[in-house]
Amino acid sequence: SIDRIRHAGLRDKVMSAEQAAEFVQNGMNLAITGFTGAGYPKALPTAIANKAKAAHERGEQFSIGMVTGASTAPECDGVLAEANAVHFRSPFQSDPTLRNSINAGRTAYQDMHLSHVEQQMRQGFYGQFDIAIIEASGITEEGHIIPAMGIGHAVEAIKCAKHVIIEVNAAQNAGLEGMHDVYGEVGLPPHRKPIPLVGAFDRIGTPYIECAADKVIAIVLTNGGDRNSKFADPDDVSMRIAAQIIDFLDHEVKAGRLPKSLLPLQSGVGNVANAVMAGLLDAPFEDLTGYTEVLQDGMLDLILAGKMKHASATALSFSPDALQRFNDNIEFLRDKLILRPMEISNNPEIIRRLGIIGMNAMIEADIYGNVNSTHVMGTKMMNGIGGSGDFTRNGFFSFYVSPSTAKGGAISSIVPMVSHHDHTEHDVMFIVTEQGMADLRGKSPKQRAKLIIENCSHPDYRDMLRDYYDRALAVSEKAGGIHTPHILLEALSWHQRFVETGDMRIK
Ligand code: 0RQ
Repeated sequence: SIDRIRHAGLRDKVMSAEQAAEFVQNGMNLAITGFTGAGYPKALPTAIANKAKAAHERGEQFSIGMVTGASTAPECDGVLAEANAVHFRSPFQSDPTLRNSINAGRTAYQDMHLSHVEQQMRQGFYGQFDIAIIEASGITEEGHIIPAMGIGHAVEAIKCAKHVIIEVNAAQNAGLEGMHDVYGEVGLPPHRKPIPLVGAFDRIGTPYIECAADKVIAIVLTNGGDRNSKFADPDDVSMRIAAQIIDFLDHEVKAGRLPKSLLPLQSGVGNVANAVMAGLLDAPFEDLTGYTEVLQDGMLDLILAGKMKHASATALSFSPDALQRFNDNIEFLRDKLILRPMEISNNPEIIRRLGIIGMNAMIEADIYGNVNSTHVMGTKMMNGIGGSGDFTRNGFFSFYVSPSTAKGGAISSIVPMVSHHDHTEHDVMFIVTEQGMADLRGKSPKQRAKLIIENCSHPDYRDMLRDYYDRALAVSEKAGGIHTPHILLEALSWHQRFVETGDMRIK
């Protein structure tokens, strides 16, 4: 409602989504907020999509370039892709319709580390942004923007766009005010200074985003929920993965190498990542802390249960039930949650300083510990790298988790060579499947291969992997280099077999 706009002058800018969409022209470059199904505009994308459809019916071109924080939702990425209105998209998505548009070649997609986004916007790498579209939970007396459930790249979007359109969403809890910590001083080299954050829960900025009132060309009032996808209940496979990580961390605590409160935890997207957090509920740790990009149900429940002291994220991505628990307990949570720009949540300097324990899911790993997070069979985009690389390279521990098979056993998640390469053997420290865990630290490629094959692969594929490795060793010896044994023409044959027969196993 209009009460959420406390700045009198800005109330005059309120209009319908259709009126606001009139500012968006064919070919424009838009910075649109949204991060893992939170904080994205709810009304304007549909109005823009309708405008695109009408233009296409008239035989005219209409499409936009679109840089977000991360993934949005069907009523943002989905409707725009469905209207064939997105010619460029970055840096992360997970919407089925947009994914199809990318894989069909209709949308050019740049999949990139989230920590790089704001500095590349600032540098002008994407050209001028015409309009920033921002979701807010309110506007202060001074005209400052109170973000909603996520910040992502909003600070930079407002700074670098010519004009700003704000969606003020009354369905977002007004109690979000004060939970954000906006630090926008990262700047560009050679004038950068250390980011003054030394504890995961330090506040270093303001609780709102500054925005010059004359930049705002429209405000749209909305009243709709975030994506709020449900998580699958943790199944046997994810619980076995979670149990091994927890056992390992417990072992490190007992050996005196980690404090009982561990180190700040980062948890990736998806069901398995959420299950690991759920597993920590009954684990023998206390006063846990979180420093993550997306905070899902699992971490919220750790805080509500008193297991986790506090957590920092750039977005809150809850199932409908968890959203209810969040709203019911917002006063309790007020001094236990901080939302930051993604340039801070994913910042390599801070991840390294704090010593984050990173846990991310993967599509596949190879026997040497290289990880593919993004591509199915080497060519088909799933979601994107998101922040997984930021945490993998810079974290204190980096775990990669996956069931050992996919598609009912027809695909092995452990393969001779990854079909696309996101995280290198130099960064990945632990691989965990329901079969077991491989601690790759301090190991050579050949030592890693033994561990990954014996501990992590599914029994259906273990002999095939042993056979590949043994033959690769012989072949590479002849070729004069056995540091990382491979049979180059066979290394990707498992993927090729799946493409041709629908199964990686030899029939
Ligand atoms: O597809 O549902 O059609 O069967 O991938 O797989 O096992 O449900 O796992 O939901 O945890 O997602 C890597 C995609 C895993 C995700 C990925 C198929 C599988 C299924 C999902 P179906 P699961 P999850 C922080 C960090 C990159 C971004 C990231 C991801 C679907 O975790 O996008 O980490 N990560 N960000 O069948 C073919 C294989 C497969 C496979 C799984 N080997 N081959 N298909 N699948 N393994 C957040 C942000 O950055 C914003």
